[in-house]
Amino acid sequence: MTVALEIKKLTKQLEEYNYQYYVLDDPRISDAEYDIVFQQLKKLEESHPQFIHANSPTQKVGGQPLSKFEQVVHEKPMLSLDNMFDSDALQVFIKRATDKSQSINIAFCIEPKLDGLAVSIIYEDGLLIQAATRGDGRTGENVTENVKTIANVPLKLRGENIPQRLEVRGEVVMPQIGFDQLNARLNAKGEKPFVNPRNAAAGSLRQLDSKIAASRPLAFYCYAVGVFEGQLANSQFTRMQQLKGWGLPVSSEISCVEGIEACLAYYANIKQKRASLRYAIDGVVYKVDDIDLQEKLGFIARAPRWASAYKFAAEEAITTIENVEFQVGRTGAITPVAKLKPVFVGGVTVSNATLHNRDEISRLGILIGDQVVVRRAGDVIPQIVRILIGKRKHTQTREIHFPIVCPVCASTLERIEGETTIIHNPILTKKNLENEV
Ligand code: 5U1
Repeated sequence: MTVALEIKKLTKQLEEYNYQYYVLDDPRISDAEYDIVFQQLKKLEESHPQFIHANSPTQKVGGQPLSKFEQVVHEKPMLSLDNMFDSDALQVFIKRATDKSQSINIAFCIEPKLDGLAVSIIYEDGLLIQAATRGDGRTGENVTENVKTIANVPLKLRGENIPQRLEVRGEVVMPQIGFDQLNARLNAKGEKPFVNPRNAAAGSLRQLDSKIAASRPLAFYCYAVGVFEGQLANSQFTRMQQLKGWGLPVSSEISCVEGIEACLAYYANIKQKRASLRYAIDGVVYKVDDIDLQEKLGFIARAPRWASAYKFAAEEAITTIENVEFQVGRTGAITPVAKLKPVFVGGVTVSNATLHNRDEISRLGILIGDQVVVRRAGDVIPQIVRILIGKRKHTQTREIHFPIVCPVCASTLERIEGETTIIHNPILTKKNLENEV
């Protein structure tokens, strides 16, 4: 077999493995087996660079840094969604759509609302040619080089009857495991960790150096088609299945149902599964399935009448502050952390909550032993909302004392003007921390 043919064969093989892994969620070989084929292709490409194709599975590593992002005007505006917060609002949404149709019962395409960053990706003749952020809905930033490095974004579509031009829209997210690992890496390097997976996804996508973006564990899930030239199904759900068939990632939780009961049952089910999903979600999105009916319903302001998001309420629980500890970051900043009596909230057991800084403790007026309301919203770090002052027992509470010296290296602490965190002598600390490791 010629080298060119061998490269073609290995590329096809890897594309198929990627499809099984990222789109079907059904890997049929081990990571080690995948790596053997990947290394084979890489070696051949290195020795015969004239055969390296821009869409090769080895080319997801990023390129030269940009000096700035170019602006991209979306051919069709990227809309936002109206929010619903209770089942009555969902009922109104369903009734309005049903009244506009000729049928008694209409179908809704439903999926989780991912907590990430909206992105548009354009394919021409099956090849990824442009990716842009939503921006203000009309104009976004050209983040093509970064999006190309996202592992589950195909550089080339597969299969039959692909529209000559196809814009897919969806959300870029950072799955929870990747987020935890990234923050551990940043902490170890003395860099500031991200507050939540959404910020981490946004920060990674807005890197001018696509090699940095490539090192970030991002994932993309399609939820809509934008502009296209060619044939597509007339159903939102079937369209999403078509995208999947062409190798594009779609949430495995997508469903198509009729009637308020089924719509509510889906919501209850996803809410219960929320904590076990790979990525953060903050609700459920309902879309009228029939594309003709979507067009009939149209838009109001900048949101469609045919789609709406039913958001999860932030979950709250009551617990007791058992202690406050002081964590020393690698940069030397000291953060007070409330140690809580473990409590189940938002699908997980919470035993820590950040108190951010000294000002936050004063604002909340907290004492150790107080009963507090803890909230876990879309963000992963639980927050203390307020204390239950009426429940305070003076015999069981005590004041929180900020340390005078660093709890790790005992160097004196310094309160930096205008800042709310305390930074200790960084030279001393760095030296001591290095000695510790
Ligand atoms: N899952 C999902 N998220 N999301 C966000 N679907 C969805 N649809 C959206 C948005 C902004 O907009 C439609 C109008 C396409």
